[in-house]
Amino acid sequence: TISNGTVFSTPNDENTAVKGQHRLANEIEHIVQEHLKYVHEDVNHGWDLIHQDGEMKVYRREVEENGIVIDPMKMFHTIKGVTGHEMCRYFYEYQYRMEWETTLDSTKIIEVLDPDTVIFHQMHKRVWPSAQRDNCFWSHIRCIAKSEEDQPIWLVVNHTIPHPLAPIKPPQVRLVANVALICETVINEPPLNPKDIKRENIQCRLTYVAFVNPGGWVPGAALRSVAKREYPRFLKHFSNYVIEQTRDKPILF
Ligand code: 16H
Repeated sequence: TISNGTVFSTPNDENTAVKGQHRLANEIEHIVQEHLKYVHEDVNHGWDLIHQDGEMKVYRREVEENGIVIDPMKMFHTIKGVTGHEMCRYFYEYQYRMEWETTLDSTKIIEVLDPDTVIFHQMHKRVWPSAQRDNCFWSHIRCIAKSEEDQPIWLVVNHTIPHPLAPIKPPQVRLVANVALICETVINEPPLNPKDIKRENIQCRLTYVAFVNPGGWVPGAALRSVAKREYPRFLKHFSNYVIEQTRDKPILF
C-alpha cells in the first residue's frame, strides 16, 4: 500500500487480477483503439522513407515541439516463419527483454495489472551527448479477432505513465512515449488440414509505430541520426531473435 492509500499488486503477488478490470483499463482501451484506427493509414504525405532493406521500410515524419525533436516513426516489415502472436509475445514478455534489447541498461516490472498488462521501469543506455534516460510505461498485449476465417491481429502497446514506485531522479530524464507493435499472420498455400501448417507456410506482417519525446533538450541532429540507425537495427535484430527462438518450437498461433 502506497501512502495515498492505493493498493498495488506486485510481481510477487499470486496473480489473481481480473483481465481488463483495473484502474488503467479505460485509458488503455482508448489508446489501443487509436493505434488500430491509424495502422493502415498511408505514409505518402509528410512521411520520409529513411531506410529500406528487403521487406523492411522505415518512415519518419520530422516534427519539433518547443525546439525538441519528436519525430514520429512508422515502420513495416514482413518476417518469414513466425506468427504475429510469437512476435508480440517475445516483445511483451519480461523474461526475453534483455536478450534482444540493445538500448537498455536494465528493465524491471513494478506492477502487474492483469496477465496482459504490466508496468515496466527501464533504464536506457546513454547514447547521446546528454543525460541518461529512463522510462516508466504500461505494456499491454492484445489479440483482436476479425472473423472466424481471418487470422487475428496481435498487438502490444507501450505507453508512458507516472508511477510512485518509479520517481524521476534528476539528472535522469524521463522519456515520454507511445509505441505500438501490430502484427498479422499470413498463411501461404494453406494445407487442407490446419495441423499441417509448417513454418515455411507462414509469415508475419508487422507495423511498428513510435511517438517518442526525449523529455528534455537533445541536439536534434544527433537524435535524428541515432534514430535512423537504431530503429532499423532494432527491427532487424528483434525479428532475427524471434526467428531463432521459435525455429524448433511448435507454432504459436
Ligand atoms: O520498443 C522498443 N522497446 C520497448 C521494450 O523495451 C520499449 C519501448 C519504449 C520506449 C520508451 C518509452 C516507453 C516504451 O517501446 C524498441 C525500441 C527501439 C528504439 C531504438 C531507437 C532509439 C532512438 C532514440 C529515440 C529515443 C529512445 C526511445 C526508445 C523508443
